[in-house]
Amino acid sequence: MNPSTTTIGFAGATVALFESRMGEAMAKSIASHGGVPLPAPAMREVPLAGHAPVASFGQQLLAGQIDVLICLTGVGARMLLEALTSLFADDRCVAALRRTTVVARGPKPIRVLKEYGIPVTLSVPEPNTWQEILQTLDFDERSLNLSGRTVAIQEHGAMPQLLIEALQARGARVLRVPVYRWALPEDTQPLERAIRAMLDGRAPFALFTNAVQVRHVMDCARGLGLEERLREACGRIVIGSIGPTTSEELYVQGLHVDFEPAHGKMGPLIDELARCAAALLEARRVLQRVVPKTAAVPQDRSRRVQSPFLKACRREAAPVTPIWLMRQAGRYMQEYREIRSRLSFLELCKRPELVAEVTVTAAERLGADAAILFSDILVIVEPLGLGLEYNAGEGPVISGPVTSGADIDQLRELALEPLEFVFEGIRQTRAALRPELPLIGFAGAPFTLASYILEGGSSKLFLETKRLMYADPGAWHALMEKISRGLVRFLNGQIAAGVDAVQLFDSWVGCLSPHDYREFVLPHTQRVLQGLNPGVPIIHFGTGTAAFLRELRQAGGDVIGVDFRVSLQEAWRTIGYDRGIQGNLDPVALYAPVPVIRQQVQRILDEAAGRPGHIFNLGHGILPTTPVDHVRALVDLVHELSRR
Ligand code: 1CP
Repeated sequence: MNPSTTTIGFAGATVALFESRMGEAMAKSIASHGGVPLPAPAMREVPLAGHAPVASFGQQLLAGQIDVLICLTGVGARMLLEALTSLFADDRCVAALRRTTVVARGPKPIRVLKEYGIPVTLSVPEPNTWQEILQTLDFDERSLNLSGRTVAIQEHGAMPQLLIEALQARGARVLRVPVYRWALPEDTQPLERAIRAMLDGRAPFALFTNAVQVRHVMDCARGLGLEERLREACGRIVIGSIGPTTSEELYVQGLHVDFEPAHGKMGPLIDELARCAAALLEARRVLQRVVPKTAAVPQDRSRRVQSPFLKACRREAAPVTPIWLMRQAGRYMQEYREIRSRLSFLELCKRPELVAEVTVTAAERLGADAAILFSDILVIVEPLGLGLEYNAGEGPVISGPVTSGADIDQLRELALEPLEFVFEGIRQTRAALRPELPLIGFAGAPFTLASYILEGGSSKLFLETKRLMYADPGAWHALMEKISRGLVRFLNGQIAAGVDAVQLFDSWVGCLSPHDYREFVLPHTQRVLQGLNPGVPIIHFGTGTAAFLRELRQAGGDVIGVDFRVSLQEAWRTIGYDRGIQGNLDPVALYAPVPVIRQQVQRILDEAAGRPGHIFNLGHGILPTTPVDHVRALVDLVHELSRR
């Protein structure tokens, strides 16, 4: 064994492992990376007694009543085909399937279907979640119209409830064909041992390779009366997840995710995690120290996963197009002005109980589909070692000054301790918000923050920013790297504290050419977004970005936020329909009479064409003198005109 892998990798730490079928191979791989595997198989397959659902599926198939079959797993597809051939005594069903539209969720079911000579009409790309299934169905050029058609799903134990709902929303009749289900293993002792090792800190790493394992571990802990203690202990544990479906379940169960491999395979999960294991463990320790233990109200996350906002973030059909507004808490609102008359803006940001009040009041008064934490992108400036003031009329004033490479070296690494007020604000806001309402956390993007630091405040020309960028690229990249490292910690802290989504504001990046964006900004923003704990949707927003929307997408984000200078239709086509889009009413349109606002809303909804994944917003923040009634009317109009 290479000695360096033992010291870098897991460095002798115990890794709880819940995989069953491939458990042994994974344990070996963990050991080869210097870890001590603690295998705790969390499930076993139990074929469903009798084959009633398969028989019924077979009869409907032979009667020509099945339009589409979706195969979710290789093992399940094989069981289904074996059951069909034995129940119907010949290969009539296989012949019928050769004439049916068959969708396979990845290479394993494809292999099985090939063996039976069944052509796969559509194959679903990685990471093979149910979102990709929908995407494949929605945007296949043959444009399968699901309305009124019967779609059978070969189920794989964990109910793909979200997929079923989304298919029904498209007018399909869904026929569930379960072939096996998962049960707890007969011997649950290894599982109990692993749970106890996680509780008392002996296992600082845990790996989940499917969603059912997550449920079973929590079920087992519940049986032992240890569910809440396990949730709390998990705050100290680095959790690795095989992919988005497993991560979603971890979040729903009130746990977090520190790591997902680029490709949802077991080998890369261990190899890639081993490479950054020490750094992830350290990050978890810092979060644990700074983000209060009670930070999240985790059990409640399940109440929000089906909210229109989070559905749109996942590009799922929602009953209405969700809407929230940038700067929805602010001066245009009477309640805000009253609170602000008593204390300065920065004082307000640092008072968690008032942060919660302002955040909740704004979202509730507007009837918005998400709340955004009341704070500011510039709160990270003081912890970097610079001065910050907000002067009436002039906006923010940052004192440093930062002009040279030497000044940049002097800037501190962003620590989380001085930002505890943000995390505490999240905790108190979460506790005060309706459990169904998602909370958005945010930060400025590296470019926009660098511009404030270099200009000392707002700017029109970004002269100092561009001067450094062109004249001293080394110093520029050093500044961007320092900011980016801090942003990863800051946003992961917000995620740990309980936000449901994060938005990165690159408000002023539109002052750059596409070339300069690629060279001076993209790699940094990309590193920030890649460093965020998976599972929580990311909205990446910029203004003036029409000329480099592809690059913005490349930098990352599940949803791309666009301003009003580009048509939503064209923006979405450029960005690609495998991302959500947010936008894009001109904030000044809110000064117009309500009938005009109505026309503008209708136009934007028409441009989105009812595609799942549109989040309505302004193209930039609400202006301070906007009539509050018009903002409320806007929210109602979006709901009324988009109701499906
Ligand atoms: O009461 C006051 O006088 C302060 C006004 C104010 C408010 C209400 C500032 C000062 N910031 C905020 C809140 C704020 N800022 C939020 C709260 C959540 C919400 O949206 O309701 C958010 C998300 C921000 C983000 C922010 N701050 C951005 C990005 C969004 C954008 O508008 O592009 C930027 C650029 C800032 C910097 C900032 N903060 C405040 C001012 C006056 C400025 C400068 C803006 C400029 O340079 O033009």
